[in-house]
Amino acid sequence: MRYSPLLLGLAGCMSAMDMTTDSAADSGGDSGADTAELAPLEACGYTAMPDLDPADGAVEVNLTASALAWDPGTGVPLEGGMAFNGSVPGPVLEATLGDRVTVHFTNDTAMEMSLHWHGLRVTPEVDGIQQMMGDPIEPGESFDYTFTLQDAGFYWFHTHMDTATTIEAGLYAPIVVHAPGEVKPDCDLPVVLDDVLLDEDTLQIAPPDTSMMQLMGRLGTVLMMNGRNDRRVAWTKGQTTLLRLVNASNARYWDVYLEGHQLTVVGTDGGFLAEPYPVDDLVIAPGERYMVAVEATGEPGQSYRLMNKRVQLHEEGGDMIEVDPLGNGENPVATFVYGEGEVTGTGWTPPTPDVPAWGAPVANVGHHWLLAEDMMGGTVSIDGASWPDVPMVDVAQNVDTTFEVENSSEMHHPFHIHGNRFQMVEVGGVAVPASQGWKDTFDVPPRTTVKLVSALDNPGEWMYHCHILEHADKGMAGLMTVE
Ligand SMILES: [Cu+2]
Repeated sequence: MRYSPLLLGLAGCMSAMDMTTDSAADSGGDSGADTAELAPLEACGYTAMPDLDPADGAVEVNLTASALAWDPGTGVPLEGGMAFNGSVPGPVLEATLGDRVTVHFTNDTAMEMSLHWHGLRVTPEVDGIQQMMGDPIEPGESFDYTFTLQDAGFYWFHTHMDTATTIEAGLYAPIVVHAPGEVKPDCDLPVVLDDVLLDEDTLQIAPPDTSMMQLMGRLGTVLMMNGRNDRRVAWTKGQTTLLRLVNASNARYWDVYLEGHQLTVVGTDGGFLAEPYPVDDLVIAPGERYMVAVEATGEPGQSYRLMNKRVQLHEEGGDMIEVDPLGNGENPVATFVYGEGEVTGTGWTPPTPDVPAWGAPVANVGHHWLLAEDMMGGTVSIDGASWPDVPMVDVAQNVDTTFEVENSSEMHHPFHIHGNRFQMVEVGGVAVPASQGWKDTFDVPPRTTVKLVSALDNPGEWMYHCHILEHADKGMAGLMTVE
């Protein structure tokens, strides 16, 4: 397989054509795309799945996974593509804290499936880990997922079998859970970040992964916001936008910034933060979420690009694969286009959550996970084994507990724990400076130990795994019993 630096160059050119800011000059776009048409200008916002239950406190939706040849923005529909309800990402599952949610799911694909409600504290029966427990939803079958929402904020759902294939194909969607009485920003925009690896010649999804790719993680050549590499979103000066960012990539760590704009992190995996903080750019590991407030301080008539910077997957100097499809370290992903005029925005500020802050490890250590990678043997492991041989972890419910995740390898691993939520208190021996709120997915840097604290309140058997999907599929996963 060959990788095409020009492929993504197309996105750069298309954005550059629309670009009137100073940075257009160094956008890296080359000639030859003058004939490319700009994507249509989209309103800022999202489409939610229709709620079939008119009652307050209940949300009922129909959801179907099926094959769909969708266009990532190259102009060539992906024959191996799949979609929820005919779109990539799938439409937003929108509800309110405390709602009883029923998802009537139909598997209209040719593959066995299960769905995982990433970050939501559901019950084990609907957590979607059939690849461990068996009894998947067969092609043509339906299954009703029912759960009550205990968490406001931003989550996502995705398939949880053959994830490296089915998520790459497009089976993911955002979940927005409002708090009762929550004040809405001028614009609320889920931003699903994903990359897809295309064959250079056919522009189709590249063939199944080689063993090397499984070890390194599958990095795409087309970087997309909400399923396309060329989206243009309409903005108005003065408004406040809440960007709800999730990294749905198989393996890529994103580092995003918005030209000419300040980002303020107002929430993470498990909801809003007590103390928002400004950032110039934001690294997002696979599976992680961040909620970011942006004031539209740009100039009417101007355009500003959402950019992604290069992030090494391996420790300093140790990159074994090229992570950057453009080769210049700066990849445009989408464009925010200001109309004329200006509005007096709501001056939105995020709701203030009640997030307990442990701040430091507690004496009771529940488990010390060891992540390892054997390049020569071609294996990834947790606690010395690969699933299904990883030993069960047993943890007491409702007891303040420290968890340690040690990464002995030279590569980053994004660690995801199902069914419960955690606070990061230490990374590599250094205290996490500000509360990151509740986390369920977090980066474990190379040769580093991350410490977390929680009093796990959701009993059951819960999966934990690396969210580099190739690693998860290769057995970098285990089960934890909370009781
Ligand atoms: Cu991993």
